[in-house]
Formats: sequence, C-alpha cells, structure tokens
Amino acid sequence: MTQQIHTVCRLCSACCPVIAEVKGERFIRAERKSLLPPEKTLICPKLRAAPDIVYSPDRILKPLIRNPAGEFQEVSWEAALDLVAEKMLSYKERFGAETVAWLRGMAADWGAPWDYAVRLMNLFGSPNTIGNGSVCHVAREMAHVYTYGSLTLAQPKDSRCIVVWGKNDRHTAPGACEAILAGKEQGAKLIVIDPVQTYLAKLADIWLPIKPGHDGQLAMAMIHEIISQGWYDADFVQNYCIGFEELKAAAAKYPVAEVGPRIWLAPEAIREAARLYAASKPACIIDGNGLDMHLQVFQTTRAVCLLRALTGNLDKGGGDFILQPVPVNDLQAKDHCPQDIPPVTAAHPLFNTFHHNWGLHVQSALVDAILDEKPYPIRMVVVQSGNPVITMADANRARRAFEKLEFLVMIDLFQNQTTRYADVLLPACSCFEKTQLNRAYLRNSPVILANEVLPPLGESRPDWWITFALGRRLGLADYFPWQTVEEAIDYQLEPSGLTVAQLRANPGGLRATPLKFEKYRAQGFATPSGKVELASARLAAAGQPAVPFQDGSTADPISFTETAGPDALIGISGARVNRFTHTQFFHIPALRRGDPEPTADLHPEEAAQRGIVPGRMLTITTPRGRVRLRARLTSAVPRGVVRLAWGWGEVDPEMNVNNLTDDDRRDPVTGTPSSRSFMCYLEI
Ligand SMILES: Nc1nc2c(c(=O)[nH]1)N[C@H]1C(S)=C(S)[C@@H](COP(=O)(O)OP(=O)(O)OC[C@H]3O[C@@H](n4cnc5c(=O)[nH]c(N)nc54)[C@H](O)[C@@H]3O)O[C@H]1N2
Ligand SMILES: Nc1nc2c(c(=O)[nH]1)N[C@H]1C(S)=C(S)[C@@H](COP(=O)(O)OP(=O)(O)OC[C@H]3O[C@@H](n4cnc5c(=O)[nH]c(N)nc54)[C@H](O)[C@@H]3O)O[C@H]1N2
Ligand code: SF4
Ligand SMILES: [Mo]
Repeated sequence: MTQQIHTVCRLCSACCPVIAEVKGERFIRAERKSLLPPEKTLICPKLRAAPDIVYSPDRILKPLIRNPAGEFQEVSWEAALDLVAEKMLSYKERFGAETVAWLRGMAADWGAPWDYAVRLMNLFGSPNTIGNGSVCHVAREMAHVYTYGSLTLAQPKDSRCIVVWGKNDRHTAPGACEAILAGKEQGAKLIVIDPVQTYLAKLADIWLPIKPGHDGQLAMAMIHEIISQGWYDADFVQNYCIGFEELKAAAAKYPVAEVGPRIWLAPEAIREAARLYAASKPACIIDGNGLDMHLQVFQTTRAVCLLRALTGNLDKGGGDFILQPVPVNDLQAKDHCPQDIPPVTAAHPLFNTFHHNWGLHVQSALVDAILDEKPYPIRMVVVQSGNPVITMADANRARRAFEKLEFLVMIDLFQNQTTRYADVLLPACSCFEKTQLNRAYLRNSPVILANEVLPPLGESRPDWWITFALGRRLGLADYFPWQTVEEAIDYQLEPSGLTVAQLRANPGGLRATPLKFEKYRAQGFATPSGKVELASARLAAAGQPAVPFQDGSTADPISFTETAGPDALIGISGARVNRFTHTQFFHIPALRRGDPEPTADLHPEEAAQRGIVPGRMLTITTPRGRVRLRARLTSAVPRGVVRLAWGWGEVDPEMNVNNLTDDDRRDPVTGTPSSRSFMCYLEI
C-alpha cells in the first residue's frame, strides 16, 4: 500500500514543501508542490534522487570512534556520547568551556535545530556556537535589518517588475523561480543583474552583465539616477524614511556615465534599468548569494535595500514584503552563558548582535582562534552538518586549523573531506527521517512542518535527538526535558497558539498572524528611529558609514587585485547546479551521471586568445593555491572571467575553488571573506 506524507525537503536550503510516498516501509519518491500546473512544474533532480540519497550505501549507520590505529571503529551511542561529553567537560575544567566550539553548516537548517545547538552550548558555558552565515545570506539579512528592521521577501507573482540580483533560482530555488515565471506570464518586466547569462537572464527584458563584485556601485548609480530624475516615491521618503539628504549626496558621487565603464555596463542600460524599476508599481528585488561573499557585502546589500525604500515598494503586495515572524519561546538560553567571556567573533559586535536569534556567524574567526590562538585557543570543535575544509575560504588554511585541533566531533550522514580529521563521527539521519521546524517557516507565516517520512535508518538519529542526548550527558537534563521532538516543537510554538497536531492536520501550513501588508503605517519599522534608515546613526556611532559608499569609493573588492598582472582573469565561484548542494551528493550515481566532471567556463573568444581548446585541462592559480579543472567554452560567461564549478573539492581537493580564495581580508562589519571573486591565472 502506498502512503502519502506531506513534508518539507531540506536537501538544500530552498525548503520546498513536498509530498513523499512510502510503499510498505520504503520511501519511493517525492514531488514538489508547485503553484504552476504539472506540465510547467520545474523538476528538482535532487528530490528525484531523494530515495537514492536516503538509502545510499555510503550512509553512516552507527557511531564511529577513531581507534589508536587511526581507523574508525563502530561503537554504541552510549560509548560515543559518553566520550564526547567527557571530552567537553574535561576541556571546560582544564581550559574553560569557551575553548570548545560548535560549528554549523547550513544543512541541518537554521530553525529549531540551530536553537537546540545554541541552547546546548550556552548551558554548557561556551559562547562559541558559530554558523556559516558570513558567507551565506546572513550578512545580507543584516543589511535588511539595519535598513528597515527585517528581511524582506519579494512577491514576484504579483509584481509588475521583478529585479533578480545575483540569484539563480532556476537551479537554487525552483519554487521561487516558478513565482518569477508566473509573474512574467502576467506581464511583469524582468531585470536580471548577473555577470553570467543565466536561464532567467535569457528571459529578461534587461540583462545587466555586471563586472563581478561591483554591485555596490551599480546600486548607488541607480539610486542617483532615481533621485536626480525625480523617480522616487517622495511621499514614502518624506513620511517613512530618514537620511534622504545624506543618501542623495553620497549617490551623487556615482553618476551613471562614470560608473558604467568601471563596472562593464553601458550607462544607457543602467539608466533604462533604473527607469523601468522605478516606473513600475509594484516592483520587487530578489537579492541572492551572488551579492554575498564579497568584501563589501554589507554596504552593497544595504545599497540594494535602499532602492526598495526609495521606490516605496516596501511591504506592498507585489513588492518586498516585511516578514511576519512566528511568535515563539526563545530556546537559546542566552542568559545561562557567562557574559564575561567574549566569543571568538568579538571583533564583529554589530554582526553578532543584529538579530535576537541569529547569534554568531563569522565563520573565519574560528580558524583564527584555532591557528593564531586569538582571542584565545579553540581546542575542541563539534561540526554539525558542514564540510568546512572544503567550503571555507582559503581551504589550505582551514585544513591546517582542522589538523591542529585537539579533538573533532562531526555530526553527519556521510563521511566527507572534513571527517578525515574527526575523532568521533555521530550518524545523523536525513531530512526525510525526522520531524523538524525549519527556519523558512519560523521567520515568516505560514508555518509548515517537516514531517518524518520514514524512521531513521540503522542507528542514525535526527539532529534534535543527538543534541538533546548530548545535553543530558553533560548534566543538563532539566534543560532538555523533551522526550520527543513534538514536545520540543509544541513548547517552542506555544506563544503562537500552533501545535504539531494542528500543523499535521493542515499540511499547507497555518498562519500565526493574519497576512498584512503596509504594517509600517500602524507600527513603523523595527529600527531605532522607527523609520527606514537611509542613513543609520547606529552605524555611524559604531564607526561605520551611515550611508553606504558615502566616501565615493571605487575600490575594487576582488581579491588579489593589487598584485594582478595583465594576464589575470576574474575567477568567480559558481555556478550552483540543481543536482548538487555545495559538496553534497557527488557520490549519488543518478546525480553525478549528468555532470561527471567539473569545468572552468570561459568565453570562446577569451579561450581562443589564450589558445585554449574545449576539454583542455587547466591549472588555475592565485597566491593561495591552485585547482585543476577542464575548460568548457560558453558565451554565457563574459570575457575577462573564468567561472569555476563549485563543490567538487569533496570529490578531489585539487578541484576545490576554495584553494584559490582569500581569508586575509574581510568585510569590516560581517567578517565575510571574498569567496566569490578573485584574480587568478590560467596555466595550460
Ligand atoms: N542546487 C543547489 N541549490 C542550492 C544550493 C546548492 O549548493 N545547490 N545552496 C543553497 C544555499 S546555502 C544558498 S546560499 C543558495 C544560493 O543560491 P543563489 O542565491 O541563487 O546563489 P548562486 O547560485 O550561488 O549565485 C547566484 C548568481 O549570482 C551570480 N553572481 C556571481 N557573482 C556575482 C556578482 O558579483 N554580482 C552579481 N550580481 N551576481 C553574481 C552567479 O552567476 C549566479 O547566477 O542556494 C541554495 N540552493
Ligand atoms: N568559494 C565558495 N565558498 C563557498 C560557497 C561558494 O559558492 N563558493 N558557498 C558558501 C555557502 S552559501 C554555504 S551555505 C557554505 C556551505 O558549506 P557547508 O555547510 O560546509 O557545505 P555542505 O557541502 O552543504 O555540507 C553539508 C554537510 O552536512 C551533511 N548533512 C546534510 N544533511 C544533514 C542533516 O540533516 N544533519 C546533519 N548533521 N548533517 C547533514 C552533508 O552530508 C554534508 O557533509 O559554503 C560556502 N562556501
Ligand atoms: S530545490 Fe530540490 S533539493 Fe532543494 S529543497 Fe527544493 S526539492 Fe529539495
Ligand atoms: Mo548558503
């Protein structure tokens, strides 16, 4: 008999609602729920391969401890958890709890599972639970919060003009891509800002193939154009914004005619994009990870946020919706962590505190603390759902840190390049084997529950179970009273009035608060002034520019620019493809088949000039290291750029883009290194 179970896929961070089918005891397939009719629904290959991932012979199904011969040995959960707890307590006693850190990748989700890990570490007494948000979207989220108090969610389906800025939803978020296609079908104009001619760029009314990393100047030039032509929403600016004159003065330093040639765009194209965006009501901006991982990420993404405000599109239907977070009990137990010991990310106080829930995300600070022992040494790390020796900037440096660590615990479904350094490996189960409250459905209504589709395979366990069991081993049983995840979720959701039982009965999701647009009319914005802060006194007081790019800087944010010779190309890290999530799933035959080998993508003219033929093996170098990838020619990539396939370092560290990236320079606010773009050389 076939049973259908509504759940949420978490094989990547898109968090698509899906229907899974179980035949007998076996998970056989899952389908995305789509707003488009079946014939137009976008297929996700990872979801298609979900049963192959769940039943992969490579799954770790028992806890593993490294024996004196250096090999992993299967042990019981009791033995593994006892060892981890004993090590944590021993480091706490000898050197202080802060010398133990918990590093989170994004795969176990940023919702309830993030809260559980933060809770455990705060109660244990270490401030160092650190996520990878400085390279993912959290730096961008901080820019939203500092501008108008909340992340916004673009509403492309009901929009007249959709700006897709550094996002490749066709491959990274099919549901969002479908909403763009639906909006376009109803007549919305589409503007795509991306150095690469993506699927959406091909469909766009205007495609701006920007020089990588230079989006800040583009946003300022568009702001200048919109202000100087009088295209802004004067009423909204007058009533709901502060700092207009400061912004006007800063933007005047970025005239379109001067900015265009610096950022590889025709001034007329910038003008036309600014006009179309400002003239269309409502319009929305979908910002993406193409804006992240740059040295100017904070100022750049803040400049993009200002466009939303100037044009009066904030919190309008078809514009950029201000989230309505779900009221919940705070599980993070922050008050229990000693306040006198600063976290290793202390050099980034604004980023550490910008949101009550996000916590610490300057990932690189962990490597500093291990290698340079600043501000103090980190000796033991628990890595949950991450592969940092591949995914962190300057991979050789990150690897040295993991080599140096005294004790490493990993919580994962599979072995990966980082588990080579692990002393203990705790087997997590997949997203289909657990019930979970994901961040996507905590930060905004409606709440949709991820439901267990099948019980955990072998002795693998859900992340919640592992965290709670470890908490009890650490003597914190009173703080982890929940015997089931349902109890924990019900407790967390209590203030919202929602329960697991209700959510299960309503798989389409339930709202904690009724949907409301233009909330600012009654309650203002969640900023210190209650207004949109075009200029931020809070930033100025902290020694940061009140208005982005107010000094008129035209500095090039691409790594190694100062030392690059005339032969150098801009290396860009990407593209994500819909068969893989970062370093995951390369070992799944059905997914690997479509993409047997990673490539370095070059424009045919660039290749011809350099004597490169398709299929040629290239060595690509920067001052940090090298990778070897095969040349592929495509006019989707501009001249002067080489786009390097992402994630393949898991298959072979020689193919890891992060061998080339730099971690010495970082965004001053968010500690973000430039993992996206760097000057590099090709050797043939
Ligand atoms: N299949 C798949 N899906 C994923 C993931 C995955 O690994 N695989 N990862 C998930 C995660 S954690 C994230 S953060 C999201 C990210 O998903 P997206 O936000 O879509 O990010 P990317 O696909 O990395 O890049 C988006 C676009 O930015 C462009 N870009 C590169 N540099 C620049 C630049 O300097 N300026 C501009 N304007 N554009 C630039 C790239 O060419 C690319 O088309 O995807 C999530 N979904
Ligand atoms: N140069 C460069 N660097 C980048 C990026 C880039 O585009 N270019 N992208 C950046 C971005 S946006 C991100 S988010 C990071 C990603 O960095 P990571 O989070 O380190 O990368 P993943 O490869 O997704 O590693 C996830 C691991 O979690 C495991 N896993 C999957 N599901 C679960 C689960 O439910 N529980 C547990 N415990 N484990 C699970 C997987 O098996 C895998 O080993 O990389 C960043 N680094
Ligand atoms: S895009 Fe695919 S892998 Fe990612 S959550 Fe959606 S269905 Fe799952
Ligand atoms: Mo990410």
